Amino acid sequence: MPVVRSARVLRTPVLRPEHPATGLTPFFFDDFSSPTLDDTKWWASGRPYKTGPDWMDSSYAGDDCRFLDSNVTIEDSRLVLACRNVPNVRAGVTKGFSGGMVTTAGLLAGAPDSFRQRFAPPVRLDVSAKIPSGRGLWPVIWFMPVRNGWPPEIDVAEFLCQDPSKNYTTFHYDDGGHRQINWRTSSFGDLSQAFHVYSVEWREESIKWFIDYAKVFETTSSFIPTEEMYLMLTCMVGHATTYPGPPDENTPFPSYFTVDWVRASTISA
Ligand SMILES: [Ca+2]
Repeated sequence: MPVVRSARVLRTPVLRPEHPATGLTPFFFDDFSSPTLDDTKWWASGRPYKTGPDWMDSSYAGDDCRFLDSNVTIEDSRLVLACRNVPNVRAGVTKGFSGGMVTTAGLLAGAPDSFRQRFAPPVRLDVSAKIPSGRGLWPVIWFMPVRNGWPPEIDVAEFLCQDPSKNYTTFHYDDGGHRQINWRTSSFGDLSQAFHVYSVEWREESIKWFIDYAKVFETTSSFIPTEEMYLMLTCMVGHATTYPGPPDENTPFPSYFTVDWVRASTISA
């Protein structure tokens, strides 16, 4: 979920089914069947985190958007992250929009072991989710480093919902500066109309991305991280200075990024 994108875009026309039915050992799963968010697995938004910036008011959320606890709910066994256009105030600063997030990162004020879950290769993540549609809406499924640095960053799935047919799959890494690999597609139709499974296989030698178990991108960069990372599920409202740009008068509010289940597995084969 970068602030700045390079012009480098890699495209692949091939969608190759690749559904590993074997060689996976699940170690993290949530189908959100509890009536409230399972705080043994996640921290909700509105908390300061041990790693990274204070996500609640991070510039990643846009200059006019902040994450609020009230935008994180469980409904019908699904995690619902809401984006709203209701002005809200924190520390005397009013913002016009709000979003929602959950993360497995540790608490800023908590113990060093307060991480709910850390991830490292070889790992596969599968997330069944339904994105919203509307200009400026910005749902992301992503990994960030436990050590509180950047890059690397693995964007499992990212959407600028003015065009809900495109899924952005991105790996950010440091190559003596900042480079990135970015791939995008418009070949999926309107992804906001249904739940889809967004996946990544993160191995030391490669990262592969999938939509509905079909591979959409792969990188074999020598800069693939082997360090521990944490997971974030976020839905934000963009701003003029952020990647999706601001919403417009046709953007529906509230809008929702809905997650049916999350599963992470160790890849043993
Ligand atoms: Ca569910």
